[in-house]
Amino acid sequence: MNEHATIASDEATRAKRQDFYDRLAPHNLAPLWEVLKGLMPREPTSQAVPFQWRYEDVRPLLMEAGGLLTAEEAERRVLVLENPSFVGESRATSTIYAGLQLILPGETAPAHRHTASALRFMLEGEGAFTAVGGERTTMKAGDFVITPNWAYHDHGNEGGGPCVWLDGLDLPMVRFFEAGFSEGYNDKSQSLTRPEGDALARFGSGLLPLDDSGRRYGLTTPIFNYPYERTREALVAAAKGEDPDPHTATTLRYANPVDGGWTMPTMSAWMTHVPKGFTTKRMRSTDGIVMCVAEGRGEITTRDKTFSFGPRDVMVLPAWAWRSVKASEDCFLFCLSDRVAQEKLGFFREERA
Ligand code: 1HN
Repeated sequence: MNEHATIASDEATRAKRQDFYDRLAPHNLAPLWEVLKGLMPREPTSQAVPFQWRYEDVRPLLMEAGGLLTAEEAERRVLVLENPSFVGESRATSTIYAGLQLILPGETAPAHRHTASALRFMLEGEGAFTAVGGERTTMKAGDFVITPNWAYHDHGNEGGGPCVWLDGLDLPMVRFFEAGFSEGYNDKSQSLTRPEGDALARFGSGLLPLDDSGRRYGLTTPIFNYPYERTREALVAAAKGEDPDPHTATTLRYANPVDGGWTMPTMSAWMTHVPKGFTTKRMRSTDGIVMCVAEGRGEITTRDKTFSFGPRDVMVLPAWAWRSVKASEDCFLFCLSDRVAQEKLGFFREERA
């Protein structure tokens, strides 16, 4: 066979196959062999891109939203942190929703509940509270606050200034499974049945109630506020006892005291302390991460980007992209990801350089 014949026969084959594909289409059938490589990649390439929202850029816009509508009108007055790859999809990473929520003095964000689990990382202001399970907790800067799935929750601000926090929800996961429900409460705020601090006293003091399984919220931790004061103190003390790990510096994960697992069924959260002058070695993992700076300044490098960060900035570190943090001051970095879900499903992997 000469060269032309080969090409001709290749073209003929291609045309014959295409004709076959065209006849498959009306039956809603498709040839796997044309898409197999994409379905079975050698390794993940996240569609999410690295991104940073500087707090100093976002804050004025958030305050402007505060003048445009009330928290009650909005139900939740939030600026959604949209990954540039997912405009209009309310996704920060492929699986995590993130937003910055503003509540002004005297306002109420009315009670509702939904299938999605939510977490808050408090950024600014004093006097904001959230209520869950008939108990209120006052949220201070750096506090990690949890709203279990299907638990009624409402927020308020009894302080004198604006309060802002980062919201993280597993909404894209719930949407993927098409399992989302929600409903309102019969009142603006839920009725309170326990004094503030009750959950933390019962479950967050290295003690557990003799006669309470702690499974009030199913798979979610019964503690709904992990105060920054305690987290920070633990990290500082832990850093005194051991040199920082080359890759993770000093990292402690937020844990469910009932079983020692992560705090929520779908989202993992942890805090990393990187001491001034330290640079972490490169690592990567299959979970896309939303990172929020509690304290400190430095640089984070991931994929093709280096972001210099300061307090309250939020960054997205895409899945399976190498990452490294350089601390120019003592840093305390809050992180959340879908790691717990991936671990349970058997997907999670990490690699350390
Ligand atoms: C929600 O319930 C809150 O309770 C915040 O503060 C953001 C985004 C989508 C759906 C529900 C909150 C939300 C949300």
